[in-house]
Amino acid sequence: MTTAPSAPPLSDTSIRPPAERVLVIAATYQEAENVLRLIDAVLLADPLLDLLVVDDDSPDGTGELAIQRAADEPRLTVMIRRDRRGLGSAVRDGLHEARRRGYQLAVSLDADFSHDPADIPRLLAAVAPPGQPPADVVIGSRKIHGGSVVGWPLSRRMLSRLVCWWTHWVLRVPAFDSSSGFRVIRLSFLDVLQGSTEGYAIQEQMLWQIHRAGGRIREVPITFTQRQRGLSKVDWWQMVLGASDLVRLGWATWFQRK
Ligand SMILES: Nc1nc2c(ncn2[C@@H]2O[C@H](COP(=O)(O)OP(=O)(O)O)[C@@H](O)[C@H]2O)c(=O)[nH]1
Ligand SMILES: [Mg+2]
Repeated sequence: MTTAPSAPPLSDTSIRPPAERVLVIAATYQEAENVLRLIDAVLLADPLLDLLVVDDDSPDGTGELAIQRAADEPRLTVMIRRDRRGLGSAVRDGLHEARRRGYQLAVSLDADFSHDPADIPRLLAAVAPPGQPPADVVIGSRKIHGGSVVGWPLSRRMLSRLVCWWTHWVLRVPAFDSSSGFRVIRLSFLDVLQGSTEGYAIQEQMLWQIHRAGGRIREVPITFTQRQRGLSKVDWWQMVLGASDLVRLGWATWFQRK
């Protein structure tokens, strides 16, 4: 007598549509203390994931470390860009590379372990959960029930709250954590990300563009943990540039036709 194979557990990552190929994209600048551990953690999170590291020729050798690791790891590729060109364009270049190589979904995450690579399967499972319409963006969200931030100073919390409030209520984007860089993006939406910023406001701007193009956004809770190693690259100048991008988007939301 043969027994029927048992059903996979619900938490199994095979909930994800099997046809969709996924590339994880980690932008790095001066992450030598984190990059090798990050590579291992991402590749361990799900055997079907591939990883692209987009490094802006970090002086601390982050890119070389990743390249050495890629020599015996076919799931890992490294893109080195000369001169520091910013997080926004690093993510965008990574997304274009993903589509060029035939992936359908990309996952972006920070390289400093603020985003836990072990959460990636949960984000992917929310792209097409049973009985619900598929999402085009899934945000790892700190600002919905079950999400949290560990280790941020009050100033950073206030700034994040202001940006998310602005994006929700002024830019009319239906998301609570629009600043989160931990997200799944359906690459068929890449063409609507025209003219996007080089700076940190890319996260909010991408959601704004995808939402206006009819994309569906979903959020799943994550715990964001302040980096333990290396330094944050956000400085005041980046914040000023980001703020001016968000004001410009506010103007376009209310005073320009779609
Ligand atoms: N390629 C590239 N990556 C960057 C740049 N600036 C920041 N990053 C990466 O973007 C991610 C988020 O940066 P981080 O400094 O941690 O910002 P914070 O988490 O907002 O404090 C990290 O993985 C950084 O290494 C940049 O200019 N180029
Ligand atoms: Mg960080």
